[in-house]
Amino acid sequence: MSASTAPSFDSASTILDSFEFERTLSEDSRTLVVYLLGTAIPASSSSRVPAIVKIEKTPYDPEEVVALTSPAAWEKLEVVLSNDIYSTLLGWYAPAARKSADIQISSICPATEKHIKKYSQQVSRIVRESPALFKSVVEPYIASVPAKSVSWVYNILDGTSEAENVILRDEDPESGFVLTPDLKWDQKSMSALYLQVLVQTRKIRCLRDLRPSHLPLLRKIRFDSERVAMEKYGIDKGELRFFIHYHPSYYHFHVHVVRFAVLFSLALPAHLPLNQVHVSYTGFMGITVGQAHLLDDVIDHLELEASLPSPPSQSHYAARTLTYALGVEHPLYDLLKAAEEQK
Ligand code: G7M
Repeated sequence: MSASTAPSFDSASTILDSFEFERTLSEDSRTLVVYLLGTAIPASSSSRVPAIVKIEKTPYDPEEVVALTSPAAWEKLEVVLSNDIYSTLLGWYAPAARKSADIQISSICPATEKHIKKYSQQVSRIVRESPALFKSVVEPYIASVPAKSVSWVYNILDGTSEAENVILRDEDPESGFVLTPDLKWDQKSMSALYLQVLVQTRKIRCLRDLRPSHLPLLRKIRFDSERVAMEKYGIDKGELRFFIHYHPSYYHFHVHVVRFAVLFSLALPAHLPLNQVHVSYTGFMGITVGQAHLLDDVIDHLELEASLPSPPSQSHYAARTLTYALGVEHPLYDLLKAAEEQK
């Protein structure tokens, strides 16, 4: 698409310029993320509309962690406690002590009621979704989701948005996909590497639709993405975790690719033993049991099914009861609850 016809989208800085805070939707003190609700004036409009701003602290770059232990890194230190061999301080960085950005800011504007609910603090409940419940409740729900919710996916697939970031583009309509950095990744912190695979075909809505006929697509995603990520980011085989969310937040099949665990080995001075600096980014939201299905396991299930002497009456992912936790503000929650109560 030529530059003159390409749509332009508001950057988070345009939104911040006019942002008026209303309330905090949620805050996670472990992942250091806060979601704020307010209003802002997008460039294309003259009136205020709902906007969500997400602010999160960035991870440390392996090259900067050593410098951050030097006294020059701190403008101020305050003792929280000291007891025997244990001590905790609060520290304020000296200006320019960190090479990396301090925070990452993302925005959604205009934010819909669905976005506001999604990012609001809420409890979750375990749902056991049988094939019958999928047919009677979930499938109609998926059909009712406005097509607009996946515009951003089509923008990436047709090169209208994020084209400069795309890492791998395979145009095959059945077995092709685009590998691109996830919105959540700052594209700098290698320890927090997070990629998305968006498939070209529009026929697969989610995990439930996967069949043995999709094996060529799934294997290609698994192996080509790993190869390209290894070449581009210099990571080793086995460092990437490929997984699929059920439920996803949008129904165009996609696969998450995150770095599994990182040893800060490359940039470290020899005097620091490796076991002191081992970090593992394994505990963030969205990688939880129930919601995340490992792509390797999905491929294995479908390969087993394909190896049966005759095809089963229902394919594995159509026949299974899937168990997951669902936030009570999720639009599906009330629908599933009502269906259960009618039984
Ligand atoms: O939970 P689910 O499987 O639906 O995850 C969707 C993923 O898509 C999340 O990891 C989001 O961060 C990512 N994502 C969402 N949007 C709106 C965008 C976007 O506009 N660009 C990119 N690159 N990733 C996105």
